[in-house]
Amino acid sequence: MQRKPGLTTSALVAVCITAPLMAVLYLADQLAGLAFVPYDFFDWIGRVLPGDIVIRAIHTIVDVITALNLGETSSTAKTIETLIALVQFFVGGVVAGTILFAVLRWLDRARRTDVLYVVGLIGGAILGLPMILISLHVNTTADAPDQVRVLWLTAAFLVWGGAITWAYLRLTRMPAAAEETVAEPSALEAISLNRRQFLVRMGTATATLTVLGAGVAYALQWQDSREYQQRIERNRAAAMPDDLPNADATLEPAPGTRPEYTPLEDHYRIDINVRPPEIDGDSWRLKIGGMVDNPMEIGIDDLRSTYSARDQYVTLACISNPVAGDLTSTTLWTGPSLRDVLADAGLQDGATHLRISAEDGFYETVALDVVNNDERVMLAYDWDHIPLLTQHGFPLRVYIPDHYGMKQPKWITEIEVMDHDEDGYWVTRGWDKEARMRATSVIDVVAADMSYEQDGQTFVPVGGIAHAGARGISKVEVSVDDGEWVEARLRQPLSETTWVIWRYDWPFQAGEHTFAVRCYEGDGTPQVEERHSTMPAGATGIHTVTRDV
Ligand SMILES: Nc1nc2c(c(=O)[nH]1)N[C@H]1C(S)=C(S)[C@@H](COP(=O)(O)O)O[C@H]1N2
Ligand SMILES: [Mo]
Repeated sequence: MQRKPGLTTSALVAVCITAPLMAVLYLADQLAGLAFVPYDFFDWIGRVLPGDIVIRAIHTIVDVITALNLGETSSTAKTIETLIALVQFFVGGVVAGTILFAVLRWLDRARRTDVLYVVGLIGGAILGLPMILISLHVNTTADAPDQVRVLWLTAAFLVWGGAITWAYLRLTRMPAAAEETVAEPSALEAISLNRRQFLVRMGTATATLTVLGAGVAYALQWQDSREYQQRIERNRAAAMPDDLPNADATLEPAPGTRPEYTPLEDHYRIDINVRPPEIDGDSWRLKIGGMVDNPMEIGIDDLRSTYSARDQYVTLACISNPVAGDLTSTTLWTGPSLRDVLADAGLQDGATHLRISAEDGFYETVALDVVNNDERVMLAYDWDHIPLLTQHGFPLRVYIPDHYGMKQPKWITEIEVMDHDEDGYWVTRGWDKEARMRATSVIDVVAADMSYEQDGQTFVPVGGIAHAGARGISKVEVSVDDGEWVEARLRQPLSETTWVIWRYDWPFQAGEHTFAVRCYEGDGTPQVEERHSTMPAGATGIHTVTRDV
């Protein structure tokens, strides 16, 4: 009788071989742009899973971040997604390795020792092939040529299968002498001791490889992002921001109100990628085709020099933003009106819609009527007067006023002119087709520590924002402890498409109080007061804050 390694040992071996595989893949990605498959696999899962499951998962992540106060929602969500991607691939690799181990043992028992290595390599191929196909399909960050990536990934997964086979053979063929005298219990012990020694040695070696590989890769990535940050700062210094258009606004925000103009690095980021697509600005071309007389392919420099640009201050919001959530930000968008560019392509009779597609497979449609009747519908290449950051859509994105972010692709590559409407990426997954921004108002601060006296009365500044897409805000009202609604003062906004800062100086009364806010759109339409979650058409409801002052 030969004692074969059990489940624990098999799983341990799979752990020891899968961890360094991941570290080496990560390192190769950082060193040579060879694609990191665990992220690709995660992105792919997110694209193929049924929409309601994905939406529920995103909803849960946002809820958990909010409930546990884990910080800024969108960056924390990306961190969580990254961790899930890593764990998912690791667990998958360990399960696959354990299964491979079982197959090897079964073949061994059937005395097919001649095929063990072949089967091990096949096991590696079975795990690797789908990963390679998925990576080729969804990866948008690798810069190595496809053939090189395929070769590299094939080799890596074959080595994974080979290494598991090698470990299997080492474990089962250990001290040959002991196996011959297997009847003696002490000999059995010798085997397991040697096995243990082997496992410890293998564990140490693979752990070292994992930590070294991942550590070096992490350092490279850190250096990359630091250089990127420095480049942004240099760019920004050169751009010299103009005076804000509401520089003469008279109302000062209540101290503690969020910045009216979001610092670029604080702008929320939401998209379907663990890592944002990296597009080479020099070779990138925007294609305009479909029902046009002159199909176009235009590079970013030509786009900049051919068309006159407009500046638009924009508050963007994600349809997943809960009432008073942080998935909304304001910055300055620059680029040509989309209708000016389309005019050069020559729209054919019967054209009604555009399908705008992006590097990551994201897409949306917009009606030509909207584009032609609103010069603010634009192709944007700058934010904050510097080229779009990678995560915000470099080199080009589209702006469609009054709609949530899901209608506005980043990293756009193609515009197809069509004679019919189509549902966009998130619409096919269950979000509202129109995705028109809801009117919403938020209390940012009850500035009890900034109270002041006037005519013998103490006042506490209360303030925040109100926003209704491109429809403007005509009035904001505050109610304390369910009392009557009192009108707040409004600050002149940066533009008609940004949020409006409001302020209410509350006559102070000690104790615990509940503050509520509501707003009215430009034409007087009141915001929806009824509470509704973000799904499917954006959150509604009154924001309240309770403070002991
Ligand atoms: N190509 C692409 N564009 C996209 C998305 C995406 O996943 N891929 N997400 C959309 C969503 S849901 C939002 S809310 C906005 C967010 O833009 P931001 O990350 O620059 O703030 O981008 C939109 N454009
Ligand atoms: Mo979004």
